[in-house]
Amino acid sequence: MSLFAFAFQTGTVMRALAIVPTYNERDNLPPLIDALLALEPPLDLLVIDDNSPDGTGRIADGLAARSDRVQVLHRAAKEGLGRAYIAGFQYALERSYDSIIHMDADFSHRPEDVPRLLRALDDADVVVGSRRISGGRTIGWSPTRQLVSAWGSIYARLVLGLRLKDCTGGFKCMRRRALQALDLTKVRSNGYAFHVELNYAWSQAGLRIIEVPIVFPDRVRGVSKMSAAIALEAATLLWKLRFHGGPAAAVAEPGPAPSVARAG
Ligand SMILES: Nc1nc2c(ncn2[C@@H]2O[C@H](COP(=O)(O)OP(=O)(O)OP(=O)(O)O)[C@@H](O)[C@H]2O)c(=O)[nH]1
Ligand SMILES: [Mg+2]
Repeated sequence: MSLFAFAFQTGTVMRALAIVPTYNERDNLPPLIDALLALEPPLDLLVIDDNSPDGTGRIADGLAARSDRVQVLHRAAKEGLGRAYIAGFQYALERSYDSIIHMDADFSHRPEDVPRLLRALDDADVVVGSRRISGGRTIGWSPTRQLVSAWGSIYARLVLGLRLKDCTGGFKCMRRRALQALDLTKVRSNGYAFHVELNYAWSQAGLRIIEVPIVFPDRVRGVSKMSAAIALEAATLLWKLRFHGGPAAAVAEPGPAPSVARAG
């Protein structure tokens, strides 16, 4: 029986929170929030805006005024994706959310895939939306970007021994327990490497990670925040993790042996 079906039958309310970091996403945010609010089972939404110059934060406030399921966390300045997510994780842990989704605001992470990822949490602590298993793919990427991204995952697997096929993807669902297994004060990275760092910590903590296939279209509106600094951070961070360890905290209760599985 699924977590949500169990909750329905027992009368327990399962609470899911989708965390969406934004920086200059004014054209993407309103349709994204509408699409997420329409999903079943219903989700709460947390937008984390780093004082976007294009006014995304104000737009988010307007959306929050229309629905009490939407909250906005305003941060004073652009500090990177990783810091934004950590603020979101703290928010989720301070409240009684059972499942946490993290996803980009630019529709590369398709809202309609969220229920499928959440369902896969029945068999896992963490569900990774994967572009690198059967059924997963990207749309609209240049050959160079394909190559860089593929190499990023291979490099992470080689250096850290990760068994995931897609180590750098940021479309994930996790149980509350997966956040509790992290020492958030020890997370070092901020860009793409953030996703690798968390995957490494979860595998060190012995949590069960599942990959499910996703289709990942390139962003249509707005501008990428990818930079050479973010790529360099990823390249150097892996070695720091390898030699100094990742941000895994003691797991609250014994989990199964580290494992990666796939689900379709
Ligand atoms: N709050 C916050 N959000 C950020 C920051 N940097 C990026 N984001 C958001 O994080 C998500 C991912 O950023 P993208 O620019 O799409 O990065 P990307 O997916 O690597 O690049 P593209 O595929 O080219 O779009 C988007 O929702 C951004 O708006 C930041 O410093 N602070
Ligand atoms: Mg993107």
